[in-house]
Amino acid sequence: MPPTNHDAFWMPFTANRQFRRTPRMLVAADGMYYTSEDGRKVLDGCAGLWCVNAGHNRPRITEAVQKTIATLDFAPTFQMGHPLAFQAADRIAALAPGDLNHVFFCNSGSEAADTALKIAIAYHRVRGDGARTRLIGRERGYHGVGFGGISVGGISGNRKLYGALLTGVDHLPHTLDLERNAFTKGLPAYGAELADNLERIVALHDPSTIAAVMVEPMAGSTGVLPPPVGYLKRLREICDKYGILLIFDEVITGFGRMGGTPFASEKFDVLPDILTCAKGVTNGTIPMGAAIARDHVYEAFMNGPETGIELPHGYTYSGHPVACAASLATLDTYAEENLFERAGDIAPYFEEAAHALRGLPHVIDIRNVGLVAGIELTPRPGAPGARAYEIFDRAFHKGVLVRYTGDVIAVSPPLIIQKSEIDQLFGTLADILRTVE
Ligand code: PXG
Repeated sequence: MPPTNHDAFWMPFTANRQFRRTPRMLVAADGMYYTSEDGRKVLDGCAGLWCVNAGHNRPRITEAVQKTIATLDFAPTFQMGHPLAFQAADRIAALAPGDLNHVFFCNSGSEAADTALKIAIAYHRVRGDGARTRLIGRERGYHGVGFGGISVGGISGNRKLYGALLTGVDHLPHTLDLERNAFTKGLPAYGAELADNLERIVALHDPSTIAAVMVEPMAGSTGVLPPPVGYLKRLREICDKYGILLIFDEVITGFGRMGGTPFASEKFDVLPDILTCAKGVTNGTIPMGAAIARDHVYEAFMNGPETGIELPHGYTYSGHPVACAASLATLDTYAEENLFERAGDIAPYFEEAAHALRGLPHVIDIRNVGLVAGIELTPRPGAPGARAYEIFDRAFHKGVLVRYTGDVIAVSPPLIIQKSEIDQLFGTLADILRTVE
C-alpha cells in the first residue's frame, strides 16, 4: 500500500499541522482496544469520542448493519415510512423516562441540539405565545457546532471565530468551583444556588420572552462538571414557575454513562421537556441523533389542519434505515448485557482509581460521576493545554487513549471495562503524571 497522504483531510478540532508531523493512526478496534497503525493494542479510555458504550465490534450491531444495508440501503422518511424507523423510535421512547415519547431523528448531537431549540421556539409559537424566543444556555456548555448549539453553548473558543451567532441568547454561570468542591467524589455539595441565576435572567428579559433553557446534566466536553447536588431540580422548578421549557442535552450522559440508568435525567430525577441524544444511541457505529419530546410538547403541534406539515424540519437521513437497525441492535446489546447496571456497579471502583491520582504532581482537582472522570491540572505558564496534550500523546504511545480539553484529562471508557483495565488506565496516567514537566 502506498503511504497515506495526510494533506487532503481537513481534520475536525485538531491541530492539523502538528498532527501531520506526528500522526496518531488507528486501523482496527475490538472490545476495549484499538489497534494502532504500528500494530500496538491501545486501551480505549474514552469510548471513541464518548460513544462506543458497549465496546467495539459488537457482532449483533455489525450483523444488523450488514443485513440492513443489503436489504434497504436508503428509504425516505419525508411522506414515506419504513418499519425500522418506527421500531427504533418506539424503543428509544420506551427507554427515555416519563412521557418523553416522541422521537425526532437526526444524524448527530449538533443536529439534535438545533432540532430541540427549534422545537422549543416553535412550541411557544404554535400555542400563541410567539414572543417566547429567547434561549438560555450556560457558560462552558457544549451543544455541538451548529449555529444554535454554539450560540447557546458557552465555550468561547468554539464561538469567537463565527460572528454574531444567534441573537436573543443569554447564559447561566457555569458550576465549576474548585475552592469549595475540589476532589469531590460524585456530585459536588456546593452550587445548587447557582441555578437561581435563572431568576435574575428571567427578571432581566421578562419571562414572557424566554422559550427554553438548555444544559448538559453533566457538562462533558468542557472538562467533566458533574451537577451540584440539587442544582438540576432547582432549574426545573424555576422553568416550571415561568412556563419555560427545559432541554437536557444527553449526548454524552445518555445510554448508561452516568451508571445505573439509561439517562442522567432518571439518575438525577429531573424530567426535561425535551431530551437530546446521539453517540451511544448506535454505539458510535452509524451517525444518529435524536430530540425526544414529552407529550405536551408534541401534542401542541398536532392541532392544525390534518393535511398540514406540523413541523417544517428534518434531514434527508432522519431515521436512516441502517442507523435505525444499528440503534435497535445497540439497545438489544445494552439490555442483554445489563450494561447500564454494570456501569453503576463498577463505578465505585472506577471512582477510587480516579481519586488515587490525588497528590500526584500538577493535579488540582479530580471530578467523577458514573463512568466519567476529569483530572484537572495546573496549566504550564503561558501555555494552557500544553501539559494535558503531552499527557494525552504520551498515554497513546504507552497504549492508552484518553481525551484532553484545556488542562483537563477526560476519561469515559466503554461500559464493559474490567477492573484490570481500569487499573491500566489510571496506572498509565499516574506514571506519566509522575514524570511530565
Ligand atoms: N452535545 C453534547 C453534550 C456533546 O457532548 C454534541 C452535543 C455534539 O455532537 P456531535 O455528534 O454533533 O459531535 C456533543 C459532542 C470531547 C468531545 O472529547 C465531545 C463531543 C464530541 C467530540 C469530542 O470532549 N461531544
